[in-house]
Amino acid sequence: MNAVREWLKRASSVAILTGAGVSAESGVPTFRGNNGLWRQRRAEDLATPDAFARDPQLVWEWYNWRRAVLAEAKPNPGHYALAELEKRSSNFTLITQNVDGLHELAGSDNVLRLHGSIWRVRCLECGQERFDRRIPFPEIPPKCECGGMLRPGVVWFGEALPQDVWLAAEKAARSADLFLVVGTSAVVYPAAGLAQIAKSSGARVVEINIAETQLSDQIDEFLQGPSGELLPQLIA
Ligand code: BV8
Ligand code: ZN
Repeated sequence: MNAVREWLKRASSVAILTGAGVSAESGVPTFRGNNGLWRQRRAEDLATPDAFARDPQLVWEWYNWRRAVLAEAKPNPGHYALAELEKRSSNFTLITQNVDGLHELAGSDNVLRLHGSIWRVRCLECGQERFDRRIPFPEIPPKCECGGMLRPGVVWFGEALPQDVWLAAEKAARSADLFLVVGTSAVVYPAAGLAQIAKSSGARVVEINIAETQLSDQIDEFLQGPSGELLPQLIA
């Protein structure tokens, strides 16, 4: 921990990749943890264009349920520590796979949302995309003013990440001299590949997780523990 604190103090550019683990202590179920299922279905089976085309009602029921859970969720000390770290750093980029909006709620300013936001919707007809925080929606699937069907403003499996966001994340990983990977099982690509990009560009890579992941043997330091405890300690 002390070595990482030193690296953090000396780093001229820091980039952070977060996953569902940073929201776990806010009471948000992770995707692949033991409570990662919903009606016995996995995220990989529901978060896809095919699942939505086949049964938009079911997919929207899942998102409605997640939005209702998230509406009660508050940022935890880990989210606040990252927001604080951003304020202290001259060159800092927060990249998240999470769609829950808790980093923004905790005060993080420029968050690169690789997988979109569960609070945004996009119309399949007119393409209009906007925030929509209604819980629950008056009807599901929700409809656009134009009458078209709305979809969640997230990136599904098999869909490309928003190009500009991905390029900014890649650039941040390349230029970071310290790269933190926090609360992700590192199984979803291309997001998980950012750690390798950072490492091959000369960054020190530090992982914070309650358990080892596929990245753990390729990185410089593994801090085992809940991010809600370790992140505040790191910046103390
Ligand atoms: C793409 C948004 C190409 C939706 C998500 C076959 C067919 C099609 C695609 C593929 C394929 N094989 C591989 C792929 C690529 C695929 C992929 O990686 N699949 C995986 C499953 C193998 N990727 C894609 O499809 C991506 N797109 O490749 O496009 C392309 C290119 C050009 C043109 C067209 C197409 C898109 C991926 C985005 C999918 N969307 N979410 C929604 O949320 O509803 S991914 C979903 O998983 C979430 O975003 C989540 O964040 C993400 C990753 O999961 P984690 O965040 O890591 O969460 P997880 O539960 O897994 O782990 C939690 C971790 O926290 C654990 O390690 C745990 O130990 C730890 N933890 C728990 N508590 C704590 C903690 N740590 C610290 N403290 C704690 N307290
Ligand atoms: Zn529309």
